[in-house]
Amino acid sequence: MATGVYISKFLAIAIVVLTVSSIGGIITMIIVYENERIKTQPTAPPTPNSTTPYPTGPPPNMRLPGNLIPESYDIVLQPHLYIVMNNTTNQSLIFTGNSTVYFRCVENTKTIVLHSKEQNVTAVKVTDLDKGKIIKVDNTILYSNESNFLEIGLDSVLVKDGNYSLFTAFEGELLDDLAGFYMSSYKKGFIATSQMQPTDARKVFPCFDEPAMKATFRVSLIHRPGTTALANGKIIGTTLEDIDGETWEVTRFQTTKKMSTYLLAFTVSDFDSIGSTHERTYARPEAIKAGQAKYAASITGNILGTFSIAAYFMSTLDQIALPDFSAGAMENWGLVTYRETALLYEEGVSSTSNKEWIATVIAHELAHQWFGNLVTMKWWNDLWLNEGFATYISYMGVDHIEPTWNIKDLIVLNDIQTVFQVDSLASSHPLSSKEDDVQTSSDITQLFDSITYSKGAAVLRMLADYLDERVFLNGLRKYLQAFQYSNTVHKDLWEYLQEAVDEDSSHIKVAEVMDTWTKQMGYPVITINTTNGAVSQQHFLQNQTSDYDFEWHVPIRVMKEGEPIKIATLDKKGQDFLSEDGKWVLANINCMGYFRVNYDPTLRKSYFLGVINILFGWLRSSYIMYFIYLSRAKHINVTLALRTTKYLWNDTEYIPWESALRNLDYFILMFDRSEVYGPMQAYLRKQVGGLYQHFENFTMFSTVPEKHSAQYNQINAISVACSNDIPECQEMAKMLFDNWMTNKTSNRIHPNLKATIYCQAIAAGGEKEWEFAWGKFENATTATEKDKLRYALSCTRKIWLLNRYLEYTLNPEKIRKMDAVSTISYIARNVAGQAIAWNFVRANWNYIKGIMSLGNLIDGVTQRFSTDFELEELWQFLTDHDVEELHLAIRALEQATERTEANIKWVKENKQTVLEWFKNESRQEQLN
Ligand SMILES: *[C@@H]1O[C@H](CO)[C@@H](O)[C@H](O)[C@H]1NC(C)=O
Ligand SMILES: *[C@@H]1O[C@H](CO)[C@@H](O)[C@H](O)[C@H]1NC(C)=O
Ligand SMILES: *[C@@H]1O[C@H](CO)[C@@H](O)[C@H](O)[C@H]1NC(C)=O
Ligand SMILES: *[C@@H]1O[C@H](CO)[C@@H](O)[C@H](O)[C@H]1NC(C)=O
Ligand SMILES: *[C@@H]1O[C@H](CO)[C@@H](O)[C@H](O)[C@H]1NC(C)=O
Ligand SMILES: CC(=O)N[C@H]1CO[C@H](CO)[C@@H](O)[C@@H]1O
Ligand SMILES: [Zn+2]
Repeated sequence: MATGVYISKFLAIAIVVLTVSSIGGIITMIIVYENERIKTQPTAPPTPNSTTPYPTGPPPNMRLPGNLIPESYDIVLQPHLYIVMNNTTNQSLIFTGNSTVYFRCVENTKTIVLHSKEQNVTAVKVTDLDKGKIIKVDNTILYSNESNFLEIGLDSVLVKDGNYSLFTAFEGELLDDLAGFYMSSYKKGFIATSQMQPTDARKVFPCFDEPAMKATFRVSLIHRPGTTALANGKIIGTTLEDIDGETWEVTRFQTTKKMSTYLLAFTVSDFDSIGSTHERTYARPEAIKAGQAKYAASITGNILGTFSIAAYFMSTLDQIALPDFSAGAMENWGLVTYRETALLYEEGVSSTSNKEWIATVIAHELAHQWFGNLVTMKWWNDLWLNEGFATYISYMGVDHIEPTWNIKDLIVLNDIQTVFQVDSLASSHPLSSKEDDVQTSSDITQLFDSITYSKGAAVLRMLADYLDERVFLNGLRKYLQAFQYSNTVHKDLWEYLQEAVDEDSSHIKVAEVMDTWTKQMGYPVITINTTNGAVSQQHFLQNQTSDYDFEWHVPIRVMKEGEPIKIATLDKKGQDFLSEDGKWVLANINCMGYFRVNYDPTLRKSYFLGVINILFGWLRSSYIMYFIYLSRAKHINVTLALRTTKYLWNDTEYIPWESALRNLDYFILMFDRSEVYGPMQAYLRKQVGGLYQHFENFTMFSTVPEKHSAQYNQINAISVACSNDIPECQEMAKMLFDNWMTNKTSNRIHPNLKATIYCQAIAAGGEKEWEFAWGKFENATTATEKDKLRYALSCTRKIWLLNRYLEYTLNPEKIRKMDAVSTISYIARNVAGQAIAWNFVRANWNYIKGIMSLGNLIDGVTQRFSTDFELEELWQFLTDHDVEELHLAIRALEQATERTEANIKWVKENKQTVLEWFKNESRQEQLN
């Protein structure tokens, strides 16, 4: 699955949108994180503060017994939904169906245990296939706890090596809950569609719903005549049939390859499509007519080609853009589902960053066709294998089709830098969890986080670089070959990579190296003494010194004056690997490693000021981001870090600017409610003036800089200039927006700049601008345009408008459910909206907790928390609610608490210094 981690160019926050499964029934048990503190390999987060309400007791076992192994399913599903509503028809939201699962018994048993959730099972029949006779069912129990077990007690024993089948008939509801088989709507049309990952296939039909229970699936969909039904396989026939006095269309699909249940997908719609017989892209008819699927259709084949280190195994590859979709996209084998913004691009309406996002998500999902679909993790604790690979490999796919974008450089900004923050908290967790620690659906859901995606990608990238990409790919080829249609644990991957390493007669011990990265949380900061060459490592924590005795096996790319770049390794606490020779040394070239580098304090200043001029933008940026970030954890002082931004006034490169801005963003969040902000804005005005002018002609004449990264830096120039009150910028934004409001055709807003210009104009404007944008939002037919407006509406400074906008997030007719969390987070991001967003979340908690992705919501509304009062409010919130109620948000609340504590401390220690520094720098502005 691709999360909606959309590092948008107009807003440096990441919104992760995940499935919210509405947990039916009573949750009777909650998993306990053990608070063990094993020195070298902690498997659980360290002890939370005692204010965190952890339940006690042993973890229940919620795994299938494994005594019955499914081989194939025959599934019939009939959504009764009208896809096109006639005025007189009452909509029907039920689906009915039946399924026969053929399975083998590997251990005698008198009960069949499988999964079923939120559906009525109306018939059950068990057959002994070897004897050809029916086995009597004594009783069936559907558990109301998070196990979702359907237990079928039998009259006689199923015997080892026997073959059996289980028939079930069932009824369920097509809700707008974005999970399982669900209903989505647009204008007058309706769609029946699905999202199974991680554990909602059981909501569609009773099944052995664990990733290792692979089987083949033969599917028939019965749907309203004239509508289009899609599933994982190729369509092998459609017929019209009379069922209960009505005419229905029956579509039959080719039996799938052996696959996991979470990869199934079904859609019924009146969508149109473009493409070839084998690769089709589906979307709303208007979107297809407007050409919005063309870009996606044009790149899919090429991306698929890039990944063919093994052949593509399904008979078709359909992609479909859905108006309501909880994640960013889902890699269902042969039928990939997307949010509209992740698939539909309209020339002249969508921006360059929309295009990049679409290419990236498609590449991510297609990478999954091998990593995840063909070869699947045995259990969710190794989810990072799926998601880390898809994330890492998507950069290669995009680089192949759009080589001028230099997309591979962006992994550092988009993934590594982002996850560095979470992973420097004491409440972080290791990449690999223990199998037993992941049991319930909510345990599984919480694993879809930035550690899994971005740290997963980062350590694989580091490994590929260490082993050499050629050796790495060679190992992967063997691995995919060996485990096709089956499941793996991470050790299997290390074993096959080791084989490739041995063939190459290298001496790297893959498992030994990787265990230090996957089984320990966090990452090291590497300190280099540039005088004597001593190198040491230390667990990097933002808020405290580490109690763990962690050691990593660190491959470091080093560049020494006058020598070629080479990889050195550090596998102990300290080591001398750079000899003293008075020459400069730089470590972690291209940020290939998942660690930070620090140089000894005495030399740092003169050392870097000497080296900086000979470096490219790329290295400049890593230098900025490391320094500012290191200052947050007190590895270096804050003025030294701020000083690294001083030469930006003369810089027009994207990567240094972007990484400086992302780091300065922390200063904005911490200080935009205090007296530091005035001098800080003055300083930023001074720094950005040149950049703004550099792009001014492009901006005024709606033309586009040629370089991909320059297009992004133009957006930076405008958003920094306007939000720090440079008058020309604000006048420009207002003028362009006014032209739009009054329908003037001159000076149209270029798509790349829309989000920023809309936001700035709405911030500077009042009700008129807001209402105009809201009207445009309601009527927009392009998803990317709608998203830009949805963001911009959060920029107003009028509290009453922000309050109205917050209320809209509770009304799916105004703001779709999938967009509610990110909209609230946008509002909280606005300094005028911070307090009201947090109040709103608390006031509406009872409603919100059932429909929204709580982890991301909590993360979004607490970003700015940095006062004792806010910390108390967080604690109060924890005490006011039951454990059961918070269990999906517990990790996020824990991280929010720790982050708030760190912020309070940091602000106390640095505020005065930062204030003086900015004052001093802005005074110089006046003197100039
Ligand atoms: C539904 O009703 C509207 C207004 O009453 C009418 O314009 C439209 O043609 C009707 N549609 C159908 C399919 O009957
Ligand atoms: C809707 O109404 C039209 C015209 O009355 C009819 O042809 C069509 O079959 C109806 N559709 C459904 C789904 O009932
Ligand atoms: C399953 O449902 C379909 C459609 O209602 C029906 O035709 C079929 O007979 C059912 N299968 C069994 C075994 O009852
Ligand atoms: C399941 O059965 C209950 C009780 O008969 C009924 O109220 C409910 O509507 C049924 N649900 C579905 C989805 O058919
Ligand atoms: C770096 O090495 C020099 C020379 O051995 C030593 O004097 C200095 O204290 C070291 N710096 C640090 C921070 O350990
Ligand atoms: C930050 C912190 O440590 N908060 C609280 C943790 O719990 C203890 C009591 O066990 C409190 O004294 C701390 O204030
Ligand atoms: Zn994914």
